[in-house]
Amino acid sequence: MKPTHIEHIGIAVKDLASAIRYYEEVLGLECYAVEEVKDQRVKTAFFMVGQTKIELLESTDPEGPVGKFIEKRGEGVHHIAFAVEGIEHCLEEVKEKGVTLIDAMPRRGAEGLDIAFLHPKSTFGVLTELCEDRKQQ
Ligand code: CMX
Repeated sequence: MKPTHIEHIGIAVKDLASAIRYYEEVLGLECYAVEEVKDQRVKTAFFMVGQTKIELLESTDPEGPVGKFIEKRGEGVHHIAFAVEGIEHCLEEVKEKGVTLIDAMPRRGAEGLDIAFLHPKSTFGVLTELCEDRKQQ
């Protein structure tokens, strides 16, 4: 597999509204979408920087993945998402190479992308997401 680019960087924040203000007023980026992903128990906000997005993540449930992350490790970089082509095949390949999958099959994530996570314990401490945009196909 060969990722085409970094699709987004996920950043866990306690308060989405104040984090949006920082990205807009200090960094001068524009928040172009806010979306709740119920399945993941998060509310997200997106900013475009070149061909990469910043995805802010506010937890909607203390027991959800971002709620637990903030409780344990505080706010900060939560995951890196690589854009790939043929996500099912990529998952098979990384599994064969000994990486632990969180998602054996892709599921629907924010912005309608097909996404799957690799476990941070087998990716040198970085929660890694593979994602594919098949909306145009
Ligand atoms: N990055 C690096 N390490 C992480 C991590 C992260 N984002 N989240 C958890 N960990 C580490 C913890 O620190 C902990 O390490 P130690 O055992 O050394 O303390 C270990 O993983 C287990 O953590 P946990 O709090 O017990 O959490 P779980 O095992 O229940 O879940 C994980 C961890 C990664 C499997 C879970 O968070 C998950 O399935 N994540 C994928 C889904 C997700 O993150 N969704 C939110 C984003 C959705 C979106 O982008 O739309």
